[in-house]
Amino acid sequence: SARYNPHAIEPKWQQRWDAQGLYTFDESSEKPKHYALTMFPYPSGNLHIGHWYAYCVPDARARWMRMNGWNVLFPMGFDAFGLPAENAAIKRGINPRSWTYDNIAYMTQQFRRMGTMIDWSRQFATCDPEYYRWNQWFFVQFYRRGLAYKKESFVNWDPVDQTVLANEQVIDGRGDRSGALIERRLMSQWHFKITEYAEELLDFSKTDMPERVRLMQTNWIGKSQGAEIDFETPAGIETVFTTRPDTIMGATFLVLAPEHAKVKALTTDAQRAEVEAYIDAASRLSEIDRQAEGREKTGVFTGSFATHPISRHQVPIWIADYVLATYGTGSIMAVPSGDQRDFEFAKKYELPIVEVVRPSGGEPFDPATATEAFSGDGIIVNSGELDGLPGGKAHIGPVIERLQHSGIARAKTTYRLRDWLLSRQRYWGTPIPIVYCEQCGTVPVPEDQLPVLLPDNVEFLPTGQSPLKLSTEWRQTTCPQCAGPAERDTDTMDTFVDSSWYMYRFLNPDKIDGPIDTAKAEHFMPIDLYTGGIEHAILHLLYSRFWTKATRDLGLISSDEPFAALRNQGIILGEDNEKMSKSRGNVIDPDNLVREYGVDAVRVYLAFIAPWEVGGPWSASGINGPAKWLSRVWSLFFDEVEGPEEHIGEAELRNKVHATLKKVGHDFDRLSFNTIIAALMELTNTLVKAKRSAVFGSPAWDESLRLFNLMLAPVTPHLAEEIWTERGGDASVHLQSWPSVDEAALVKGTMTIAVQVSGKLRGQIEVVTGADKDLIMAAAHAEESVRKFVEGKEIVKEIYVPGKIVNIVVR
Ligand code: ANZ
Ligand code: ZN
Repeated sequence: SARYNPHAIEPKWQQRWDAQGLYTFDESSEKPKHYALTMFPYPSGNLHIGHWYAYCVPDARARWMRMNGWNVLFPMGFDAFGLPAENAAIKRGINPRSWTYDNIAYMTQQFRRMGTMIDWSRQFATCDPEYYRWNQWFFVQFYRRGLAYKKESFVNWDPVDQTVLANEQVIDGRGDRSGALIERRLMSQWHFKITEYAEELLDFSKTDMPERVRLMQTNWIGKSQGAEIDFETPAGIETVFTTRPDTIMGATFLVLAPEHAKVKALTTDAQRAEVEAYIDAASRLSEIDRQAEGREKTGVFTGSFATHPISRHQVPIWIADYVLATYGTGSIMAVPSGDQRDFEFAKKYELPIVEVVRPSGGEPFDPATATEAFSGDGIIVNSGELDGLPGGKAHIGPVIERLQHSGIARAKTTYRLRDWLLSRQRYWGTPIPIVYCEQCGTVPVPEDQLPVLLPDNVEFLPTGQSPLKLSTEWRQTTCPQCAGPAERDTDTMDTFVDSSWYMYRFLNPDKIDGPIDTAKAEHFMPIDLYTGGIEHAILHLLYSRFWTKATRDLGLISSDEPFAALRNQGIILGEDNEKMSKSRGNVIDPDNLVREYGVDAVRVYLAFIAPWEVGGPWSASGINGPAKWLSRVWSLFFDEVEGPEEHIGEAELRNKVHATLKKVGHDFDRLSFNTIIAALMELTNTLVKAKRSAVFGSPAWDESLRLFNLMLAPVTPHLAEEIWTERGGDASVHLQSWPSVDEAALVKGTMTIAVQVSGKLRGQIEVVTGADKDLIMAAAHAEESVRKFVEGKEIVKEIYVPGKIVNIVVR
């Protein structure tokens, strides 16, 4: 028969599946729901091999779930707002809108070639006005509930991209896209109050995420338990945040962040010039630089003193850039004997160092000879009433209680998490639905006037301002409240807004009277399996979790988490074991692979290449194995029997097939895809042997082929469909149920074989069910009652009737 030709099979089936609506999601189905989603792509222009890895392998899992009786929703869309479209517009004079939609059209074509079970009827792009309208709607709801607010704050300014970046977009002090050194600027910006949910976001009990993802989010939120302590200063009470109130008697000076509001008032005339120069220098450093470990401590004395709340001593007030304006209260009580930064600072500027926590049984801390602070556990010393209490980070409870009692400290929990800075001075994003009216102030655009459409004819000039600001016609509007003249907010929203709730929109992409259909969300959310790259471990996931909680509090949904489970795939590296990139010239083009090997072979190779959650290097020759395997599968089903005779019993065959079925199901469940392919390859070997043995054509043989065909369906959907149809299967293989394992077949029993010598019964042997002829002949010859009739004779021939009888013909 004809050879395996994926290029004939694959387009044919894709067209038929489309025509039949085979993967159209039936939302009214009675089956239990399973929502599988892979993070949607940015329409950069081309699908790369990483996209294939992210989408095809989970597709196999989704197909397997479907065969297991789940009503599987597996949708896809495009995360379509963002800088690259705008950069293309500036560089090449193309409209960001047409650039984006052209890319979407092209990438959708590529996507469809993967042969996934994605229901394309639910596709949307976040730059569709029908979608971003609801970003604006949410913004207005959040604004009304005080969850969206505007504040003057220091922002990370990217001088190359000419925009403000969120902290998360600053990597090692540089813009994550431009690589430019970030400057700090003061600007009025919109924020979402994610900090209101800080505590709830630390609770992962309803979302199953990999350990390291939970850890990254937990660190990002950065909860610290400690106390606030008030110091009197010439500029009024200054409150400091400390995690070590037990060290209060060792606080020998205060340090304020250079940006702290009291610095001006505290600075004496004599110190003013020095202080101002220091503030100026600090403004040019990022927070990350300022906190860098081992960095030489610098600072300036303000000239003022604070009163220690217990000793009533006058302690000097300094400013230093290792204290951040954005954390705690922006000021600290410095305890050089207990904090390494304070220690270095005190040594450098010759400030007093007082021991307050001594390691139990340890030597007293001598400030004159010490080379580092002691931050461990011990006993409190030199601290009057506190002496003898346990000291150390884990023992602050009783200390706080005492200090609280005497009105000196208050227990306080602080988070490192900052509110989500939303405003972007960019064009290609969702316009912020706010107008500014001289009479009424800040006015949200009423819901029935949404969307505030992005205008098409704008100038793209890298001026540092949003192109919308230059578009006078768009900017000037009337106030929705008093109908007087008003101005629109000309910033657009961070694109992380778009991806924070898109998973809900797939349930009702065409809904025009609201963002989310509550009844559908109640039924289909949360997502049962969310998959994507580890690079989104913090931002995207934290923002989506926040959005779900905020939407719940709006009363639209009731679930607390968007993802019941999250799993991350690894990365496919270049053959050189390095990240694939154009500059390295190690990029693998999936289109070329498909042209050469077909879709199914690429799918199999990607599943096989490495443990999916780990990833690994690409290998040009590696795909040959999977490609050859598929040809072998083809000839197993369609070629004539040929080759040497083999011996596989029915029981042995059934044992192998059902053991494989059990393993494959187990591995699909735990997302171990490479071992699934390995098991199927191994099963192929057994089936090839079985085809040449007496079991061929038996009921066990038919059953084996059928089960194998069904097991192939999730991983090689096209080949499996072709086989199914050729074997006369009804409907589509993708409408079949995943077969159940016959546990009885897994038990390896024994069988009794009668042994004749020249036709006369001489004995019997017990062998393992399905044992092959070699083993059985050896056992027959070893049998005492047989041996004496064979010894010294010439063996003419040996006959084995499988599972029944052996006849050794002698002369
Ligand atoms: C006194 C003290 C004594 C401190 C000691 C530490 C050790 P985490 O755990 O990260 O929350 N701190 C407070 N606000 C700060 C700011 N805005 N910039 C820089 N440092 C700041 O750290 C809390 C500790 O970091 C606080 O406790 C404070 O120093 C410092 F033996 O207060 B500690
Ligand atoms: Zn007005």
